[in-house]
Amino acid sequence: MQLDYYLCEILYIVRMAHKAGFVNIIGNPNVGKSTLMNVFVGEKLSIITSKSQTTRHRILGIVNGDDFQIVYSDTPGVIKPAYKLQESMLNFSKSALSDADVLLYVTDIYEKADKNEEFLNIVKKAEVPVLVILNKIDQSNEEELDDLVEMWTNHFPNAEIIPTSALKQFNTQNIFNRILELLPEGAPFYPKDALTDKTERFFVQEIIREKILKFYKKEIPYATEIEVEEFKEDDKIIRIRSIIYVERETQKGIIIGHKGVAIKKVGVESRKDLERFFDKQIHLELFVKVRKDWRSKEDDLRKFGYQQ
Ligand SMILES: Nc1nc2c(ncn2[C@@H]2O[C@H](COP(=O)(O)OP(=O)(O)OP(=O)(O)O)[C@@H](O)[C@H]2O)c(=O)[nH]1
Ligand SMILES: [Mg+2]
Repeated sequence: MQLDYYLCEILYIVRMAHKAGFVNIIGNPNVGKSTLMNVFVGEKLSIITSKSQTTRHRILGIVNGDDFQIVYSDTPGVIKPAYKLQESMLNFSKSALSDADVLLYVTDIYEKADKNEEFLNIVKKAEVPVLVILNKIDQSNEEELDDLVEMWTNHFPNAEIIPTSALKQFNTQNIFNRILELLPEGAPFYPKDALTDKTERFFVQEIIREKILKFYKKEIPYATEIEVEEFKEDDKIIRIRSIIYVERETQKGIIIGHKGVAIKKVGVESRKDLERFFDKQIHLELFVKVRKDWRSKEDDLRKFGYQQ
């Protein structure tokens, strides 16, 4: 009787041991970091496009279970900064190296291991477990994959190499299981109903910026920033007024387009996504303004939330 009682107590304690930690997703641009985080979180928290440098901030995605809390960080793809905005983006990525419990280094089947050796060498020195996520294997074949796994195993012997397709959700459950195994025990860092550290306004900005990345070419998406000036929520409707900032007058003309056709498309498509995201009717007003060379000005970058 007494023994049964103690066994129950021990089982209870073991079962209730809570795990919590930071799983930081890093890698070069366009390899599928945001796609992977969205799969883990089960929500479209991070925007995804076929263009590189889609993600500009470090975005937390929190996954809660009865006895665990995983705090994922999606980060900007690592590039050599050409202007101040990119310096700030790189700082977000570097910050993810210092506070991780597990690192997911995402690469894809197209990328060679020496693409960005400088950054990879820093990752190799990490004192936490690193999973190399070899993504986009839906576009590969068995033979090619064997070679790639061998290349990565030679290049990064301390890491576990996990061939994955974030898009087709192949092996993503196995990554999740492995993360849970590696996660340290500890109390949750955020309330157990938290999903992210970002505000509703941030997601409005990202949804609009995604449309700019999709609909405009060349330098335009990179010279654009979004600000939400007003976000008013009633029972039935959310009224949003937002500014699209560009760096030059010519870019303003391109954003608006002939007879306003281009910006109308941005508005219509953004509204559809916003209604899906907030599950509410949306009224969206968009204005375009020029803020000369904002990407290179510290004051502007701070205003847009880029300085750490
Ligand atoms: N075929 C295939 N495409 C993928 C996969 N994962 C992501 N993609 C595509 O790759 C492109 C880039 O995906 P993102 O998730 O935005 O990549 P990222 O690493 O976050 O990019 P940055 O934020 O720019 O650094 C998009 O077109 C995705 O649809 C995959 O498993 N297979
Ligand atoms: Mg991204």
